[in-house]
Amino acid sequence: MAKSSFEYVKNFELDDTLLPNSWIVVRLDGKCFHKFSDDHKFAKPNDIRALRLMNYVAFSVMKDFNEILMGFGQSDEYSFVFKKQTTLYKRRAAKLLTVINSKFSSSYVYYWRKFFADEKLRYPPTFDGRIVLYPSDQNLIDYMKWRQADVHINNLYNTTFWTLVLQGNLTPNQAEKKLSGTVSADKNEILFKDFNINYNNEPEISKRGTILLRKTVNSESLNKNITAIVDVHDDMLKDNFWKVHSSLFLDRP
Ligand code: DGT
Ligand code: MG
Ligand code: MG
Ligand code: MG
Ligand code: MG
Repeated sequence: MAKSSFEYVKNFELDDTLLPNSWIVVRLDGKCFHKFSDDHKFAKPNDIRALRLMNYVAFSVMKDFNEILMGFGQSDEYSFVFKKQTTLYKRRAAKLLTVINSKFSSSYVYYWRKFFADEKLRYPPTFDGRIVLYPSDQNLIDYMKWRQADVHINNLYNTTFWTLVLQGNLTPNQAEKKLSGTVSADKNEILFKDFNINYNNEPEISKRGTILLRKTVNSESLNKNITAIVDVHDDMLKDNFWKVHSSLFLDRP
């Protein structure tokens, strides 16, 4: 068929193929979730329903996209790591980012009621997204460590802050002042001495976020090996985690 005279506009589409042989990380983050969490009465500092919904949504994304090797979620964000050699959508950045974000966002709405039976979704949530490429395995490991260290810093702060406000009857302003300039040890001590809370006993999901991994397990009922997506709350800052999961890095060209 002859080309129409309009077809030249196709040439305005720019190539956005991602570099080969590098880790593709897609990170999504809820837009204005300080407000969204207030509007939907999220428990402070951690609402287990919200965390479980995020995990379930990420799980359903990974179920749909086999090329995603692992996921990591905390607060209102999720990171997805693709197989290093993936050729999904010919590694086109916009395709990858938009389909993942779209699937995630619509699933968040679709599964909302499963986790928030008593809380009506008041308006459609929005997630932003970005793609970052990491050339070396160590860069990827450090990325994951960075995100998990972030959970620890924020959660210790938030746990202490909300304990001071909700149990210590301080105003948010007073709590902020009390915590300004404190280090981790100080916060642990405030929690322990004044409120008899041992931070180490806080739920793993809040302290460490959630790692989603594919694991081959033997199904007795099916009498064969199947690949399952499992959620763990392991410490990625410890090198042992990366030793145990060294098979993540077997995907070579
Ligand atoms: P952004 O991402 O720049 O559009 O702005 P935000 O407001 O989404 O800020 P961000 O992503 O840095 O921080 C996440 C916010 O979500 C933070 O204000 C606390 C809130 N949030 C996330 N999970 C929970 C939860 O389980 N409970 C409560 N109360 N708040 C949560
Ligand atoms: Mg932000
Ligand atoms: Mg956000
Ligand atoms: Mg965030
Ligand atoms: Mg189409």
